Amino acid sequence: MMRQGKSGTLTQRHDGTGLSDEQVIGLLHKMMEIRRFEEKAAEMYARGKIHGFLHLYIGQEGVATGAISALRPDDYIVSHYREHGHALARGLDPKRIMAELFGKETGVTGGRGGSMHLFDVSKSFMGGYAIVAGHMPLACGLALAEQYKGTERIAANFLGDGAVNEGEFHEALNLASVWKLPVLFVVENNFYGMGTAVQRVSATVEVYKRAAAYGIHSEQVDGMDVLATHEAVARLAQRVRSGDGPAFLEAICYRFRGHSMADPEFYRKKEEIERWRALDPIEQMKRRLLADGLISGDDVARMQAEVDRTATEAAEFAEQSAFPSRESLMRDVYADGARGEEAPHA
Ligand SMILES: Cc1ncc(C[n+]2csc(CCOP(=O)(O)OP(=O)(O)O)c2C)c(N)n1
Ligand SMILES: [Mg+2]
Repeated sequence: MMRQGKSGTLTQRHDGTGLSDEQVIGLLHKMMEIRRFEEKAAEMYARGKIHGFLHLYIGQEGVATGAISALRPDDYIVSHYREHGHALARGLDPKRIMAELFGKETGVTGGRGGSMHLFDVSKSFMGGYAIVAGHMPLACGLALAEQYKGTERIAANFLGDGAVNEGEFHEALNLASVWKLPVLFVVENNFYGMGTAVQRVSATVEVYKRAAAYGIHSEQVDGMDVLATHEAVARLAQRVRSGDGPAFLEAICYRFRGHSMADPEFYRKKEEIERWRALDPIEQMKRRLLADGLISGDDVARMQAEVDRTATEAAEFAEQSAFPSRESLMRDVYADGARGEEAPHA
């Protein structure tokens, strides 16, 4: 089912991506930053600092890191609700992301969005959306606007395997193809939508084949391999940017934690999780860089200390920040009827 990543030494891979040593090491560092941030978020949730939904990206770091590093900084990102990793990979401030998870006014959306609705227009990071597949037409809309304006900007749309049987998935792919929109769809196939295995709900489990029905160029990549993902996205983004219409990438990956913090995980076996943990994108990359002599054990320790500090400082910043004031409650609410006592059905 899954295409195995091409075997080869790091040097071959590395050459293929056109990345410098420093950039390759940067990919490892970013994945470590995402992992540590997510672990800290889990800790803060357990301590009652974060409420509501919290979907961790642990295990899938190779996808966001590999893909987003292959885009231009102003390419739009439209992501699903498991988006902390995408936000960090795009360079949103970890402190402001954590503050958003805490619901604080210093958060990226002023504490109003929470975990599933991170947003930062200054970074072309257009969300964080909770409605499965509902964000796909939005990505197409952003791409259509750029097409009209004649820019080279593209939209990268991240989604889960759970999105592929939703109506919007098919509407978005169809229209993107008909209008040759500059949008790159990246499906993170982690084999589960909540507790439902993909083969129980999908007639075609190889998700990338779906795109062929709409005449869209599509590929599958090992999403546990950050360099392979980078290489695939760089190539497909270039194709999309050149006006060839949309492209589609299925990144095979796995989430090591439950769907959300409230998931008892009765639907999968421990052995299955262990098998995938052996493919941990961070550990794989560490091993390769160490074997290739690009980094030393000391470098790894230094990077770990840095990401520990980043996560700790983010949590401290979130903790010390204020909740939004009562007076600000109606800010950004546009409908007249929504004003407390003036509301017709209040
Ligand atoms: C339209 C819609 N239907 C149902 C839900 C409830 N729901 C939340 S997450 C989820 C599973 C999505 O799985 P997937 O897209 O594979 O993402 P993953 O959690 O694996 O990252 C569902 C069905 C929703 N948010 N939106
Ligand atoms: Mg999934």
